[in-house]
Amino acid sequence: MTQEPSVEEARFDALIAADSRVEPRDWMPDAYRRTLIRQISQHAHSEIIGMQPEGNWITRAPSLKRKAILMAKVQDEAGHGLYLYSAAQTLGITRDEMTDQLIAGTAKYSSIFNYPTPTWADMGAIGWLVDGAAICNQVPLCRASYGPYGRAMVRICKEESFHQRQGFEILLTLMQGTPAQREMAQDAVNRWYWPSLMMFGPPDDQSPNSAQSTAWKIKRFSNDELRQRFIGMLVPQAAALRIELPDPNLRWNEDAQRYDTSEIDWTEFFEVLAGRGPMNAERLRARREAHEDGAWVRDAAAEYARKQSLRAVA
Ligand code: FAQ
Repeated sequence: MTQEPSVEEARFDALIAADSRVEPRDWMPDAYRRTLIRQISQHAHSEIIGMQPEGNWITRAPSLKRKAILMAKVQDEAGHGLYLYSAAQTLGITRDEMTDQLIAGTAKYSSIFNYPTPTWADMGAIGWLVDGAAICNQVPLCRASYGPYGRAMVRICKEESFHQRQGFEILLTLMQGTPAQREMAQDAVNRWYWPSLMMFGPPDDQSPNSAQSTAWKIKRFSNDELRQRFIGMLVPQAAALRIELPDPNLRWNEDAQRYDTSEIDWTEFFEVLAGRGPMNAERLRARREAHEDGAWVRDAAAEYARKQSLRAVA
């Protein structure tokens, strides 16, 4: 026998059906809350860990202008992490809990940030491909049913779109340079292309969370749909750059109205998720070290806040 939904459940269902926003004060099913905490905290961790591959090049950027732009971009990623941690906190998890999960290595973050950045062209490839994939995935999240998440995504997407253009411009400059610079740009795209396709998550038939997240209007498109949309965006841009996308089987299929591609190496994806990617251990080591090094800042801030509250009482 199916149970009648409670008044609260019926109100929640009506909000979702009407495409309205669920706000922190509203009743929501525990599983909806848990799903949002999972996705938003993973997203926040991705932004924070995502500062490392590019942070690697701040001291070695080829000009003062490039250094200033890269520093601003990396600071934007920190800001995105903070908006997202704040959005997750409205669901009842604390910032300390999320940080502890990241430091302990029990939290997921995007697979893409476990790859190395050996050349300057990697800054171009990250901007063009990684931020490009992030935009494709995140523009629909601006309409996510949970208000604080959707609103955070609006500003994040504006900034990501600037990031994508700066990456494209780095690659364009290299592609108009010497043969060695063109080769460096092509090599970076060869290394980042497939991992950027993996950012959208496993294929739809292996995506355990998609059905429920779509029913709750957190997700608006499937992993494979967004991956296709991303490829469609890249093809004309790669032609403008005169850069090759490293897939000999990539072609438009008129009948199916989609791009045919080679098979993605999902074994590599699941290896990275299991902590065995090229840079997983290094990313966590650097994050832990930064956390420990920052302990005195947190202590000083807490002490300052304590003194201010005493002053307010007096
Ligand atoms: N990496 O059932 P699904 C950025 C996990 S931000 C690692 O399909 P879902 C900005 C997934 O969590 C990039 N894990 O899951 C930037 C789940 O595990 P769980 C981050 C992945 O949630 C640029 C399991 O696999 N963006 O780039 C990945 O429905 C440049 C099964 O998967 C976001 O987080 C992966 N790629 O769909 C920063 C966007 N894919 O939790 C610096 C928000 C899947 O059950 C520099 N998130 N998994 O143990 C989303 O849209 C979704 O969470 C998906 C996954 C689409 C990523």
